[in-house]
Amino acid sequence: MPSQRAVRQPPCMGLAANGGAASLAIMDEHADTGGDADAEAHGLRKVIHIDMDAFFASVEQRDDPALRGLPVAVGGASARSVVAAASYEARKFGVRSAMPSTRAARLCPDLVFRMPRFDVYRAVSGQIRQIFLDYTPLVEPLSLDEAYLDVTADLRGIGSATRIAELIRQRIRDELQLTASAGVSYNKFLAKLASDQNKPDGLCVIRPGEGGAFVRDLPIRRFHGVGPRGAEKMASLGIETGGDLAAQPIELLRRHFGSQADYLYRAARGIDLRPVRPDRKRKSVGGERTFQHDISSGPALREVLDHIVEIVWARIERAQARGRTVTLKMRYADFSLVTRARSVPAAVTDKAQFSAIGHALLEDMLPLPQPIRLMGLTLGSLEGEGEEQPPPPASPQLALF
Ligand code: TTP
Ligand code: MG
Ligand code: MG
Repeated sequence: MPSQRAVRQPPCMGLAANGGAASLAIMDEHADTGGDADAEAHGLRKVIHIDMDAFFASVEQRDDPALRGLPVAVGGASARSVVAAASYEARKFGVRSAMPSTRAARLCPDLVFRMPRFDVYRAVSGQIRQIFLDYTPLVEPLSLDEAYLDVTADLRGIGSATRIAELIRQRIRDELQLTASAGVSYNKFLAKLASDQNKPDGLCVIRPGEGGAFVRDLPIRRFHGVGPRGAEKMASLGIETGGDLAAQPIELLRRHFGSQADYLYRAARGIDLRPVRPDRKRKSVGGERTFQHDISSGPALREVLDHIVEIVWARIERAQARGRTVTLKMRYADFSLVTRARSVPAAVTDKAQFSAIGHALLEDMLPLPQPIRLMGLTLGSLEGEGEEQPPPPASPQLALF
C-alpha cells in the first residue's frame, strides 16, 4: 500500500522558468479571477506581485560576466558591513541579506564582495516600472525591486493575469537580462506570498478559493507586515502559523495587535481588502537623533549632521524617495523646536547634495543661542505630491538610535 503521508504540495501552480505555453493555457482557465462585477463585489481583483531575484547581486553579475555563477555578496567586506544582497550561489552557503559580512565570509570563503551601485539599481527599477506601466497604470512599488500591479482591467485587453505576469517576466529577461519572480492572485497579500514561492525565476498562481489553504500552514513570519518582533509576540501567544492565527478571536487580535488586527484576521483567511495604490504618496523620509549630552560646538554639530546624513540617505535610497526640500530640525535644551528648510528646483539626487544643503542650513544657524538635545534631517516635497511646498514635517520621525 502506498503511504498515506503524501508530501503536502502547496496549493500553488508553479511554472519552471521555461513553463510551456500549453500549461499556461490550462492554468489560465482557472487562474484568473474574472473581471466581472460579481468578482469585484467580493473584493476579488487580479493582482500580480513582481519581485526581482537577488536584485543587487543579479545586476552585478549581469554587468560583470566574471561574476556569473559565483557566490556574490553586495555590500562592504569590512567588520562593520552587512550583506545587502546575496546571489543564489551564495545562498547555498547560507549567506543572506542583512548578515554581517564577516559571518558571510566565514560561511562562504570564496564569496566575492561588491560595493553597491545604487544609481544603477535605481535605473533598472525605473526600467521595470516602465514595463509594468505598459500593462496597467495601477502599479504600486514596494521597493526598488518589487511592485504590485492590479491588472483586473489591463490596458492591452489580455485578460489573463497569469499571461501578463509571464509576458512581463519575459520582457525583463529579454530587455534587461535579469530575472524576476511573479505571484498571481486575487489580492495583494496572496500575490506577494506567491511571488516568493518559486523563487528564483518562478511563477506561482493562487486561485480564488485556495487562499485559505495556502495560508494555513504558512509560518507567521512570512506574513507581510509581521516583523521579527511581531512574530515573537505571536509565538508567545502560541501563534506559529496562519492556521493558528485564524483560530484567534478578533478581540484577542485587537487587544494585542491594535490597528493591525483586522488586516491579520482577514489575511489568516486569505482575504485582503487593500487596493493597489498607484504612485502611493510617500511621506517625507527623515531621521533624527537625541543626544546623551546636549551639544553646541560647531565641530560637534557638523559631525552629528554627517552621521544623520548617512543614515537618512540610506533610508532615502531604500524608499526610492525623491524630494526637493531638505529640512533641518533642532530641539534646544529648553525643548523649544526650530526648523529650517531649503528647496532646490529639481529633486535631490545624490548624497553629497543632500549633505551640502543640510550643512548650509546648519551653518546659517550658527552660533546657536543654546545647546541642542536633538537634531533631525528630512527630505520632503516628494515628487508626485504636486507643486505645493509641504509644511515642515509635523509628525515625529522615527528615531535613528
Ligand atoms: P529583496 O527582494 O528582499 O531580496 P533580493 O532581490 O536580493 O532576493 P530575492 O530573490 O529573495 O528577492 O531585496 C531587494 C534588494 O534590496 C536586494 O537585492 C538588496 C536590497 N536589500 C538590502 O539592501 N537590505 C536588506 O536587508 C534586504 C532584504 C534587501
Ligand atoms: Mg527581490
Ligand atoms: Mg524585494
